[in-house]
Amino acid sequence: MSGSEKSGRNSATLAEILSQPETWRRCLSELESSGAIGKILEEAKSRTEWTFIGCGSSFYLAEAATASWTILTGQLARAVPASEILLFPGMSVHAAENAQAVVISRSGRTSEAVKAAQMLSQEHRLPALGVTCAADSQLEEACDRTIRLQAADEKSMVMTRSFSSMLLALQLLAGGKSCKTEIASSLGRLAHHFAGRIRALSAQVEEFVARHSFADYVFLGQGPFHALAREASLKITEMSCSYSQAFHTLEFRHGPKAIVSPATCLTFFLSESGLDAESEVLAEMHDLGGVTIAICNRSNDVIRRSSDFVFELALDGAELATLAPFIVPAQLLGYFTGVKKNLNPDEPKNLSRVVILD
Ligand code: F1P
Repeated sequence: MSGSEKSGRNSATLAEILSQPETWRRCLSELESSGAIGKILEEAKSRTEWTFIGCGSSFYLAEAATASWTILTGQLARAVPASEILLFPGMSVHAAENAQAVVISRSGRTSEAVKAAQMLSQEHRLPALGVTCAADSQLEEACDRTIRLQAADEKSMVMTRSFSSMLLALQLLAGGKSCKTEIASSLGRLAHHFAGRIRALSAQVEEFVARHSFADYVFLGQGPFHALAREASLKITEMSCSYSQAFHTLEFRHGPKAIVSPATCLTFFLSESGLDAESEVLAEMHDLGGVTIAICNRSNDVIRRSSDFVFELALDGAELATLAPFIVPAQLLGYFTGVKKNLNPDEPKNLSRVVILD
């Protein structure tokens, strides 16, 4: 591998991670000009129970969308892996009059996701909305209507800008459903706010990874940030073949903290709603010798004192708008850890870009 390949300078995955602010701007403007959100909300006016479905990163995206949906609309929503729809329909399919299914798949070709969409619309007569980054996909054929974000599609095997961009689209939809405008305006300002900072952040994460080696990675988040912890855990596993776990922050005290040592990297996705309680766990794990990363919107003395790395977004606006940018430092952590371990994050071990089953 050449020097620039070794340091991953011409990697598609790194380029796509760094392209996120511009990709968000393009996706939001395409959604606005197409009027897709308005049309979907018009059709789905009477539907008040939403089920978000996906596989892998698209399932963790479904979890983040579900949390955003419930917080913004106050309506019941659930996240279900597509495999559960297929294998345990009695437990996971909710075919009520007011029910709506949302099937998320970057490729639009993942067998479980396509089969779930077909089953929900054909056998259970459920309206299915597809969310994808691919053109003319099997998922789009199986769904009544589809949000297609082609600007967010990527060469990378692992999902990075597709994850964050499809999340923005679903948060915009939830904002429209709840008639709450703050989320839309906050999302609109995000790209500009973050564009000037992402390269400096990338250099800081690369430098952090160069200074540390870990045996265990732990990602912690409460509320909507727990879905980010799950996705971040997957990112470091996919791109660096490292052992990683995700927990609700305060749950980490109830046993899992037994693993904490100087060889443990603990990343905290700190919410504004639970900042004090979550920062107490941060301080505790730092005192136990763990190496800590704090990802937050507004930092404070406790956070700075108890963290080996702090990413402070400082975005004015809706807390939910911080979800998409918060995943970026974790994507970079996974990427640079993979490069440091002489792996190629563009070609993760054992993985295929799409899981096709017979
Ligand atoms: C889902 C997915 C990805 C994972 C890998 C395999 O794909 O599980 O999350 O990183 O690429 O496929 P999709 O259904 O969203 O295309």
